[in-house]
Amino acid sequence: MSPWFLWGTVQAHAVLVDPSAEAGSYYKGAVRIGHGCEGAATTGIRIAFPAGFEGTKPQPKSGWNVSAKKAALAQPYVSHGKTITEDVVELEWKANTKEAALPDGSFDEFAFMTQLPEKTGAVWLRVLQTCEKGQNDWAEIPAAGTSTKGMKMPAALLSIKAVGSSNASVANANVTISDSWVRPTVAGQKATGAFMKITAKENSKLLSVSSPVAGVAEVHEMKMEKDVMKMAAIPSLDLPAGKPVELKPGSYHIMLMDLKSPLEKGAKLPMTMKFQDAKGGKFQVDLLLDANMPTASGQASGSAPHHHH
Ligand SMILES: [Cu+2]
Repeated sequence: MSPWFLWGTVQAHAVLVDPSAEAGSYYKGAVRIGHGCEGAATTGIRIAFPAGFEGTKPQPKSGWNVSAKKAALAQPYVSHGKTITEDVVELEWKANTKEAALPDGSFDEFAFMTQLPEKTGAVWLRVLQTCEKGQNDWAEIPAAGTSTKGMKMPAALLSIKAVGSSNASVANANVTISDSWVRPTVAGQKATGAFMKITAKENSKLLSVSSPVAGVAEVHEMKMEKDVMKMAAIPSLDLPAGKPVELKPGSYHIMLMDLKSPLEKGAKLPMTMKFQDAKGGKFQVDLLLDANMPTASGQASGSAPHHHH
């Protein structure tokens, strides 16, 4: 991504240069610091890592002293045959001299290497920026979702995605999936619907869907039967070549039942979709759906929550 693209919106905050990565992967991260503390030069950066980040290592910076703080793990893990009972929870860079400090008018990046948790979703890294005078404590986290709009000092966001996925749309050689979303649930709600647009290159079929969050996941259709809207699972969904098939409220949808946890607004739902192409070849697509109403108007409104069974 071009840095200038981010410039206007986020350069003022402490952000990760690469704010999304795959679950369980080795990740080279860097926190970008775009200014000092009300004009004062930056002399220290401390990054806190939540549980699940394994073997975090700092990248040294010339003129700066770097240290790592370890803590005992609530849940030890095995790495290269060794049981690890404590791990790095904080990295700190400190300018050795006044000359090494980062002037307010410049920016720099503080880099580290880590292995990411297997759990997908949003993770927030708290960044404490110390200056010759004053501090910026980048620690604010939204109550729901990942928007930091209006926040003065948001923590740095890292979106951990299912392997091979991307939020908004997914494309492979055979299908493109776009505009995906899943309806957020309230406490106690056990079922919800997921929606998207699927365009296949060749005549294909959607055979099945699954999600680790749902005990049962089915492709459903809705139709009128004696003035009553009914829905039922279908064995497969035809995807004609080049023609977008829309899964939307009141029409085809993916039904997720027996939910293992509530899907709060802003949560990410991992899903695996299995397809068959015109020649009978099978392929699958993994994606992450946002638990959020779509921003396009009209789509989510006219649909009453439907009852099941
Ligand atoms: Cu349904």
